[in-house]
Amino acid sequence: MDTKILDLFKRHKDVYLSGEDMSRKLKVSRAAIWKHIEKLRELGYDIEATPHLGYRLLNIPDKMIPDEIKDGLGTKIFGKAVYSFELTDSTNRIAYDLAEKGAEEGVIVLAEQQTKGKGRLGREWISPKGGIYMSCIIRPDIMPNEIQEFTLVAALSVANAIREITALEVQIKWPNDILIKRKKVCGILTEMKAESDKIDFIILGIGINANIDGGILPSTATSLKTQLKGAVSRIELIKKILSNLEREYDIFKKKGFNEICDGIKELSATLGKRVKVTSQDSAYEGEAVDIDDEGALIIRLDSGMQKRILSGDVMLVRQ
Ligand code: BT5
Repeated sequence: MDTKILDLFKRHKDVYLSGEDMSRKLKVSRAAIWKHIEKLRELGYDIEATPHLGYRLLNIPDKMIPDEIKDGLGTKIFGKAVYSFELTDSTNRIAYDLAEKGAEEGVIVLAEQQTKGKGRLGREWISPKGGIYMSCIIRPDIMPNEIQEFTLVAALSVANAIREITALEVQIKWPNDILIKRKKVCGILTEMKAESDKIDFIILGIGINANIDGGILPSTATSLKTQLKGAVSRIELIKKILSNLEREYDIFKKKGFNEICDGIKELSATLGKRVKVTSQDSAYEGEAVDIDDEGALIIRLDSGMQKRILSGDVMLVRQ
C-alpha cells in the first residue's frame, strides 16, 4: 500500500490529493490512507497535509529505500531484489549468506552504515552515515582467474556513474580504487565462492564516500560531498551504477574483457605513472605501462624488464 500511495503522489506531482480521492482510487478507507501516510513520514518522506486540500508529496528522503531504487530503474538483472539496512556489519557478508542460500544473480544489499565494513586482505572500510555501501550477487559463467577482469568492469561502471551524475573528474586506480584528485572516493571488494574451475558466485562490494564530511575519513580519502560542496542524490547514483553495471556486464559476457579494456585505460590513474606495487610476497617499483587483456597491470622496471602483476596494492610515486 505504501508503494501504491507513493505511485499516486508521483503521478500527480505538485498536486494536492484529498484523503477521499486516494481512498477511492486505492479502494481502502481514509483511516488506512492516513495510517500509511504517517508510516511514510516516519520513513522520511516529507508529506504536507493541508485542511480542505489534502496531501502533497514535497520531498523524497535521501535514504536507500528499495522502492525508490527500483522506481524507473529499467534493468533486467541488477536490482531485481533490493534489501536495505539501516545498520549492519557488512553488506558483503549479508550478500554472501544470501547467495549461499541460493539468492539469484542481481540481488542487491544496501546499508546506511556498516560496523565492520570490509576492505581487501582483512582491512577495514570506514562506513559512516551518508556513504553508499552496496553489494551485488553475480553468478557469471567465468573462470576464477577472470575475477580481476570483472573487478575492473565494475570499477568502470561505478567511475562512469559518478562522472555522469556529478560531472566530477574521476580516475580508476588499478585494481579497485576510484579516485578524485588523487584521493580515494570509492573502493571495490570482489569476493567469490568457487571450485577449481568454476565460479559459484561473486559478491561485488562497492563503498562510496558520498555525503560524508571530510573529517571522518582518512587523509588519503575524499567524498563527493567535499568535492561538490553539497550533497549528491545517492538514489540517482545507485540507479546509474546499476544500469551501467548491467550494460558493461552484458558486453563483458558477450564480447569479452577486451571490448571494455580501452574504457578502463582511458580513465586510468595508474598508466604512464611511476608506481610502487606491493603484493603479499613481493614489491616492485617502475612505470605502469599497460593493462593487458586479462586485466593484469604491466610494469616496466628500471632494468627495462617488464613485470605482469595480477593483484596487489599500487602506490603512485610522486616525482
Ligand atoms: C577496498 O579495500 O577499497 C574495498 C572497500 C569495499 C567496501 C565495500 S562497502 C560495501 C561492501 N561491504 C563491505 O563490507 N565492503 C564492501 P582496500 O583496497 O583494501 O582499501 C582499504 C583501505 O582504504 C583501508 O586500509 C584504509 O586505508 C582506506 N579506507 C578505509 N575506509 C575508507 C573510506 N571510507 N574511504 C577511503 N579510504 C578508506
